[in-house]
Amino acid sequence: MSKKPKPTEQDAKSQDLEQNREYGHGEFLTSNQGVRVNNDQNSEKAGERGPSLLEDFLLREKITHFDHERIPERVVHARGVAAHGYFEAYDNAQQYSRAQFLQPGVRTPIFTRFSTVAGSRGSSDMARDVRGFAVKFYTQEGVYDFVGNNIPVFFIQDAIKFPDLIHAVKPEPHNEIPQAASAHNTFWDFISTNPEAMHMVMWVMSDRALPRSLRTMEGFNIHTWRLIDADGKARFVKFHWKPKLGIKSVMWDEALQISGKDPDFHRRDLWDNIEQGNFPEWELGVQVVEEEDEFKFGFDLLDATKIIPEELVPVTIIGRMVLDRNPDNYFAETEQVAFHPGHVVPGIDFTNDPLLQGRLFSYTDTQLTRLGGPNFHEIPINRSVAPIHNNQRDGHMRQQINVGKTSYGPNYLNDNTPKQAKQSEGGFVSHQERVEGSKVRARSKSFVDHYSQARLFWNSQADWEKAHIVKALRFELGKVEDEGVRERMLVHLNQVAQELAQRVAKGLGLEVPSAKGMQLNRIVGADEDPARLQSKPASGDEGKSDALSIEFSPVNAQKDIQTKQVAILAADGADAASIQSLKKALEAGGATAKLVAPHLGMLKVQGGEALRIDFSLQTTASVLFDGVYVAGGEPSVQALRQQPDAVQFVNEAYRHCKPIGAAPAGEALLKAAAYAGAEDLPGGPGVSVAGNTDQFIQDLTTGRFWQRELESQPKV
Ligand code: HDD
Repeated sequence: MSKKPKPTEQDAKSQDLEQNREYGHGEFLTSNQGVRVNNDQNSEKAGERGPSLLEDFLLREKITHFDHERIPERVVHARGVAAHGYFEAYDNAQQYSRAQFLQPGVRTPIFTRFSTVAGSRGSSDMARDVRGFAVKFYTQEGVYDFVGNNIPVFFIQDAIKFPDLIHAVKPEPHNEIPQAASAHNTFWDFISTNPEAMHMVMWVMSDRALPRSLRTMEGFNIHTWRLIDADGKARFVKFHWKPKLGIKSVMWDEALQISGKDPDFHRRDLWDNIEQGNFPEWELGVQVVEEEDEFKFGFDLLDATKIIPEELVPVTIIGRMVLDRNPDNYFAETEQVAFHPGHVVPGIDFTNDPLLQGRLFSYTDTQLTRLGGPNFHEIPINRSVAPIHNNQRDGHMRQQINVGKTSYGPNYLNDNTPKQAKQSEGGFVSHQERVEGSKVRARSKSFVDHYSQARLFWNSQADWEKAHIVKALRFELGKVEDEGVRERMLVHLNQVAQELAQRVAKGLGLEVPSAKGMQLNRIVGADEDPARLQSKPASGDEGKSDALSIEFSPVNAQKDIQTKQVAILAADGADAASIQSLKKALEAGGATAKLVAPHLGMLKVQGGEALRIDFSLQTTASVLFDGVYVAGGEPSVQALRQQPDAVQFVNEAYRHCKPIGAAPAGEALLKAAAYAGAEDLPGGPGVSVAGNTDQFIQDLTTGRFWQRELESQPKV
């Protein structure tokens, strides 16, 4: 509805956007020149059955505009979704940074865009992929962009390799296959010749690459940055976003199915939750390293393929972000928003990470093509709320009308304004770092350890997480057509952990080959023995880090059922009481229950008024829910047993290790859903029967019952 909303509390950015919002409700239709249109359904013709006339300016304008509606999609991160919100600083960030938005209690409007990386704009949300996590802070000192991902490391160490990485992962150029998938020859060919990618590959093969929701993933700014305090002292920093709802992911089999059932799964989830007032929230954390400690780790802080284990440097929480408003218009806001890691404000500065250095060039450059020229900062969603005054002029689609005859500085005619600001007046002064060296095109030796942190990641995973990584690699490498590429990957995996390589090899029907004679590292060149490319562990490194595991992460310490979705399966004749008492209990804990039945419309129930059905069995599936409950009532359960879709619903929920509950009569459907490997249905952990709703809710709080997968399926 395009009706003007009631004035609500609007932050500075929302007020700024108001000048560009257009509400057509109740207005006359006009041309782009403001002329009221009398007939928009017929073109002007020479006679009713004659040719259309060139003079029909309304026809021409409408079609011309339509012909030019599309702009190039982002070369990476094309598929995305975004929301407005705010960032609020706690009272402890000022000790590290002078940035105005990090001072105690300051609230800053933000716009956050999440994305997948490899797929086109129309691809599925559920591809196995890294998720982009980009936040635009509209601070009083200008725009600050956090342009990160949901994985704390990157595939490559130097930006010059980015086009190669992306060419390898994108659909292959001869036939443009496959879409939004890394499971193909060229991607794994690239990885197998670039061992620096091994750490990131471990993350991407884990369930981190399959978030249950964008609301349940972490965010990282990857590179080491600098924070500068009020005295000008610089410290190294890594940024983390920690989701209030914890880290949650789905299984690969679910992801595949969701891609068909609801390719907009993540978008819809974010949109619906914000509309319902379930505002997603993250806390911002920092790992701070004093400059004098730069070399105390066994890895290089400038190497974007490395994390700082949280056991070595704990994360200090310094603020929170809440997303509380959906955009008004997808194209105007989510598509036209332009992020740039080089958009910094006083108090934040760069390091010499060679990946970051190259990014500082790429992001403005890409907008010139994507958004059509140098004035993209004037597009409302990109516009700073801090005033802009400078001598830059003209260019395509210039909006600002610069008044006066001077467009240069210094000048005499305009009192030498706009004038430079001293640091005390808010002027940005770059951190002074002493740099010396010869010009070289080389990689630092401190960057050559490619396996230690991949192994740290593997060693930190729970058994079920390891099984998922093995399965993912079997799937991905199984799709690779070239056996040589598979073998090379096995050699790399063997450097990470022999157990990992053996388990993957088994699925591929291969032996782990010897590394001898294989040109594994095309970058380091002569030094081809991967065993030599290792660093000593940093002091305090225990070879394991809980924060790397979904199972053990401290972010998941708090468990509840907030915003979880439960499907209640029922057919006509269901017992009203069993449905309503569960619904009430779920809603009290902040979860949602949806009634799923063989048909849409109203459900006839015993002991109450007919209930509105949310989904028919044809329009939904258990993969879209966090838990499944079978309502009571003999006739309902008998009818469901006849429905293969209902049996499959339970069957899949079991296979995906989700909580399943049933009212007493509902157990019959659970029995019907048992399959080889699921003999304990209707029993076993995470399966509550006899209408024990308290147990069902407890199980929903736990989330998943991975033992089921480990015990009921052949070991991988
Ligand atoms: Fe990038 C977009 C994150 C390395 C070049 N990148 C883009 C977006 C995110 C990231 C979240 C989407 C922003 C949005 O929602 O509009 N990129 C990263 C991270 C990286 C990274 C976390 C490594 C730490 N990127 C990277 C390199 C280069 C680029 C090394 C080039 C040398 N990235 C781009 C780009 C994009 C982009 C081509 C495409 C669309 C855009 O910038 O605006 O410039």
